Amino acid sequence: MRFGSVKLQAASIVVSAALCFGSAALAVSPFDQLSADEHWRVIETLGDAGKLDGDTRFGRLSILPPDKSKAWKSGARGPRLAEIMIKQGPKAFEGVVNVDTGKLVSWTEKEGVQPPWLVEEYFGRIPAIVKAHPEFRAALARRGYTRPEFMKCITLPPGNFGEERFAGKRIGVVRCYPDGPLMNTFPRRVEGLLVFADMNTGEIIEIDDYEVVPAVKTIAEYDFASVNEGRRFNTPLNVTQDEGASFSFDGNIVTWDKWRFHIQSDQRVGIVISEASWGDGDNRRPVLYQGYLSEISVPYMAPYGDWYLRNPIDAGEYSAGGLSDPLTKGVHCPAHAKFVDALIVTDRGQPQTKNNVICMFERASGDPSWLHDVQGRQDRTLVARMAARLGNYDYVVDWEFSPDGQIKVRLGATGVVAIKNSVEKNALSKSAADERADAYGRFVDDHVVAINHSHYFSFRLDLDVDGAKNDFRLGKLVQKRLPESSPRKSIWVFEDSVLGNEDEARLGGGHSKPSLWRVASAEKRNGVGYPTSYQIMPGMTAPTLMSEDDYPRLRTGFIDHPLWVTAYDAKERFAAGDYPTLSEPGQGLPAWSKEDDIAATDIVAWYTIGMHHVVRAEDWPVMPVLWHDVTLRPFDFFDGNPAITMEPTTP
Ligand SMILES: [Cu+2]
Repeated sequence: MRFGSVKLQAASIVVSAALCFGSAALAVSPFDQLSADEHWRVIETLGDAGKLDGDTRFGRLSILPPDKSKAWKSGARGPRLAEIMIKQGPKAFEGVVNVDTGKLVSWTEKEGVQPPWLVEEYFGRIPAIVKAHPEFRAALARRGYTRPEFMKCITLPPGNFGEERFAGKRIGVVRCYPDGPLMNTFPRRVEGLLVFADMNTGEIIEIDDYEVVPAVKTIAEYDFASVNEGRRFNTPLNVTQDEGASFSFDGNIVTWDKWRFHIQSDQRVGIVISEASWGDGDNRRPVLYQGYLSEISVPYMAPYGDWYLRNPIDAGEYSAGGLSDPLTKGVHCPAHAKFVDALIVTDRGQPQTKNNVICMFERASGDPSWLHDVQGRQDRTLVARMAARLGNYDYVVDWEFSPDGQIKVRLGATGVVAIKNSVEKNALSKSAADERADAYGRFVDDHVVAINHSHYFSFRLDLDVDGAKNDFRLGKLVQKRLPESSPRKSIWVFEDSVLGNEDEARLGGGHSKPSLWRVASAEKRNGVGYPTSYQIMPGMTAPTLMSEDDYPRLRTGFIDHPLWVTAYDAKERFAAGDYPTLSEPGQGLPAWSKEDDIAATDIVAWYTIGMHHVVRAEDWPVMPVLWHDVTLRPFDFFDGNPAITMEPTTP
């Protein structure tokens, strides 16, 4: 969730192309984000059509994904269309503009939904109103804060718990912390005090004062000057590519080894990989039509009045300002990385360049790609990376392409864990209360408890294995009893079947049910006669422990199953729905996954990386990156190991 310090980007308006490597490139692909020129053309069209006024705020202004019926074909693919999502006072509208002709194609009022949280809503007028409120000032004073003007306050959407009094309102909750010189302000947060406000009217609905926890004295800085103890390695370790990178760009189309794909950063979801294909002589074989992180959900597990409502749906709720943040060499990416910029829309509709939101680099891990005896090859991969800072947490997303045909999607969680201040000092403190201070978390510092929570990351994986006509194949490993005469009593056998409809294709895994998930061509077979396919190889998943009537679960139904397979529908793009801000239950995947046929047709897989987080001391004051992944692995796609033809490296 974005709280603590959301960055406000300076409104720098650019006139060059949206995304560029070195020089400004013209749109060469239908997937290319709008250029600044195109962006302004859309604004002009909306203005001419009378759709803009002083209250207009933009939740989205972006290229609409191209018509998939023309997938995998080069050349023109119809007009470039822009999609617009705006807030106008309490109303929400959606529109489509034909960028080429400057015509408004559609304009619809969306009832019963809330557009994404705006940048101006975090720190805008509501915190100022709250800080001036006598009741709030008195509550601060009870905690020893006598100068509200030196408090920083932030307003966030609290989710939705079906409470009648909030129905239909754009509700924000305000939390505060004292301003000051510290980098890690999280332990300084004012505990047990929050304010509900109506964002549209500015009305303060409720001030909740739960408990007075004295200001915590802990210093938990993590910059080098604060922690330097003279520790250093004996020698430097530098990775260099003196002859330059071995990947190249044509606009935003990347070619590396046998791989080719389009890459760009979307305001809402960050890195989007499109039309990833494998080169086989002159032929290009489709693998992944499109892949991206479609939604994030992080429900916290404490019942306190100011904690139960921490259940951000981060991508959909907090992508104003852009989900992916600028990356730097030496922190996010290695020295030999190359960077990609993005163009986002500001609250007020201007195009804004956000630099270096994707980095790309080749990685030599030192691991073998394959070996036998004295024969073998060192592995070398191509990484496309983004990082999103969402308040206290930072997430790193890697798309890693391999010469053996594999694409690994990696998710790294790092940053500062969310903490609650407590009157009790530590795990040895005697508690006078009914419940210990660490009943819903664990102490990480004096008077500081990190609250239990889970993280879910849903990846939309529109695989097109050798074309769009695919099957989903569920392979089960089942026990086979052998005849009495056999010295061996049982073995396992592999039983593979094509699933018929969406209803059958909501899958879990686990140690007790070994299975193989594959997206397979319904038409092509490999050299030994099997359908060509890509396996979706799961990593960490986290079965939800929230009850079926719990709102944070109902609003993010995608977490109910690690894998969903749906029939392709251009409108189904974000796992918790288009409008997760303050959303009603049932949006997204649960609404879409019904009875549609998924055999021998265009299908989309939705895979969720999940982790429950019981915080340990080592996660404080900043957490070592915890990586989890899901791998797209060729399975009978080739006729043998495609990496054996790699040239040996000379040490
Ligand atoms: Cu965590």
